[in-house]
Amino acid sequence: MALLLFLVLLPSLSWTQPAAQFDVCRSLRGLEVGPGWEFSACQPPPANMKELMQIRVDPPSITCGNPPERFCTLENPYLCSDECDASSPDLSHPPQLMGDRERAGHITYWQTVTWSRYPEPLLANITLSWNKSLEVVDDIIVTFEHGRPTSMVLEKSMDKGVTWQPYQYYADNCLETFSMSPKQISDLAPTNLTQVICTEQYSRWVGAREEKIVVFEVRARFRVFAGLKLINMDTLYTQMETMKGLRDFFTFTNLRLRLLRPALGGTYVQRHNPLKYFYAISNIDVPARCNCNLHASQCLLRDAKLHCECDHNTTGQDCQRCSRGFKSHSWRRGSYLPLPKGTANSCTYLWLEVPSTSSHLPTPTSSRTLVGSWDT
Ligand SMILES: [Ca+2]
Repeated sequence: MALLLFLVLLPSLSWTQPAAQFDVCRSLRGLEVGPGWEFSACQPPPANMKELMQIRVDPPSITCGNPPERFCTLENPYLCSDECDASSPDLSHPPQLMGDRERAGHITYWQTVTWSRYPEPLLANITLSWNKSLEVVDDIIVTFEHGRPTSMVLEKSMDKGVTWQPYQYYADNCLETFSMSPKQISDLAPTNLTQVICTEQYSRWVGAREEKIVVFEVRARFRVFAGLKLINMDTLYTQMETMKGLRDFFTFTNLRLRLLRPALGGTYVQRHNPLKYFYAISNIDVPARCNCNLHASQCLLRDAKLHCECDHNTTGQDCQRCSRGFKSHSWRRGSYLPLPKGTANSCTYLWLEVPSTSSHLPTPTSSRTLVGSWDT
């Protein structure tokens, strides 16, 4: 039985309001043109997809607590009273604590082993999977406890983890770490908005408590077209339809964080005290909506998997093909254009013109026959 996914709306997102024009696929037509449905492009509302992500950490042994381990703080390296122990509910830090709902004032986090193997790099991959094509609608925010990494890469996959591509590089020194000049979104022009950049904004040491978050800036990219307060969403929608690669840039099925070097506390690595170097993540926010190719206004959780509730005679997890018998035209994605209602690009019945076999029938001399062109 399909379970209705109660999408957790993000009321703080200004995106949700301007997007309302595409929240409904169909409406009743006015009586003057006859009763019936009027179709338009549509998309499901955004949700915080952290509630639905599968988290995998590689290598699995990188998670702390087996065997139990002590760790210190960067600010006070002689304060080493904390312990990670996988066998104790109070002292364990498993991966699911990156996506849990926290009670107010109680921070829960995943944590790695310490850098006892220095100078061998302390590497950890965190793969977030939804098994569904999603469209990010606001900033992806990763919250680090005990300091942000000195360098890391955010990657994405659009084919459920078969192939990967970089999304953004993060380092305290982009040139040295990745041979890239440091950039910010404000350095980008509308024509190169989909460029993969290296930013130094979230990697410099400013104190573990002062700055905890690493951001993939989606809102700043939208602002380039939609304005500072995201009021001109029509411009963004138009660009999504016309600018090559823009829509794909915001689409993914999986994300991967490759943690390459932990926080160092603003100085060189002090190898006599490796217990103060490790990664700890308390939360990963992924505000996104199901990608339904503008053919659905709802996304449901069925057998633990997200599915679009397809309209416009389409079917498939992403409404990516025509339903049975509705293939008179090849499948097309819906369109935001023309604004404000967009175009449904529905699949339609497959009719064939065949000659009439009855001599009694008056003109027209042909009848229309529905031909089942069954989709598989
Ligand atoms: Ca948490």
